[in-house]
Amino acid sequence: MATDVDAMFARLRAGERRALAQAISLVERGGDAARALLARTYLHTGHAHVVGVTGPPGAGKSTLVAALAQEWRRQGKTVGIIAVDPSSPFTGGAVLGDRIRMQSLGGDSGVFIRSMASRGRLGGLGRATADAANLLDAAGFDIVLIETVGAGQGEVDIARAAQSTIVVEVPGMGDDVQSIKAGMLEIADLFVVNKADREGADQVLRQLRAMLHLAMPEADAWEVPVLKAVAMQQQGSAEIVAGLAQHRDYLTRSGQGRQRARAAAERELSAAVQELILERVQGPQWQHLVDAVSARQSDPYSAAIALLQNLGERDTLQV
Ligand SMILES: Nc1nc2c(ncn2[C@@H]2O[C@H](COP(=O)(O)OP(=O)(O)O)[C@@H](O)[C@H]2O)c(=O)[nH]1
Ligand SMILES: [Mg+2]
Repeated sequence: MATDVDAMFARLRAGERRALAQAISLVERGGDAARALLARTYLHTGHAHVVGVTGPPGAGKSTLVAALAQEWRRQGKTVGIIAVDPSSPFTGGAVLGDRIRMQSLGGDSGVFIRSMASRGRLGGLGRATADAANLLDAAGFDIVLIETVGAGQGEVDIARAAQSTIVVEVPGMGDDVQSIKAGMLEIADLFVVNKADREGADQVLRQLRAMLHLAMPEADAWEVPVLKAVAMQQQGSAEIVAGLAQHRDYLTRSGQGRQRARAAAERELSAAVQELILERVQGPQWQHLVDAVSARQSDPYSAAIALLQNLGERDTLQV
């Protein structure tokens, strides 16, 4: 296994796309080989600007991702894209892929697109996405874009893995932006009002700015830009790309970047501990204890202690 992983790592670092695709499939499945590969790649990460794009379904996130990718390509930057679509894994990715091919990025070796879906890996889609982002980073992409549907906690977690998060809103979804979840306001480093070719865009823009003003950040905090776009016509992409570059500068200058990286590292470490422990305790006794807890013959804490007491030195751990 070690030699397989070494070979895959070498091909990944050499920018081989097939290796990258295989590596992402591997981390989607999880397990020992995936961990060995991630352990090899992790020290080569931290160079890419990881950008999350989230918002309601149909807001034009995929279209925007394609438009932004084109803008970055014009600037000579390479872009790795992960489209997370828990509901329809393949269509989601295909739609994005088609859109990008349509805009003639398909044959461009500076762009890599991959859709991801939940395959029951421990830690779920969030873990697999963060790992895939690390692989793209280690493969040398300047920008890593993660598209997620802003629907639940899982998606918010995915956004947290990014350095900069774009929240996409559109006019005409309900009569105003009151429907924006408080969580979205919290995670947005940049708001984009897409479909600005439609009526009501300016109203959404004003409402968002008012909401952000009410949140009243401290003096030296990042002022969240609210930008308009017509992603379908490539309008607004240059300003969004510029806004993201400014946000990255701000993260470095203010020390916020280091704080976020530390918080991310703590989440990754904590997830790794959970994953390793869970994998080791989910043997035959696990089902038995789940039944016992469910029948109120035991409680979760006593059952957990019983499981953990079985974890001993006989479990040699290694990546
Ligand atoms: N009018 C208009 N439609 C757009 C714009 N951007 C995307 N769309 C359309 O909105 C629909 C959903 O786009 P998509 O990118 O798949 O949205 P996603 O679900 O957020 O990824 C598609 O039919 C797009 O062509 C825009 O700027 N203006
Ligand atoms: Mg999409």
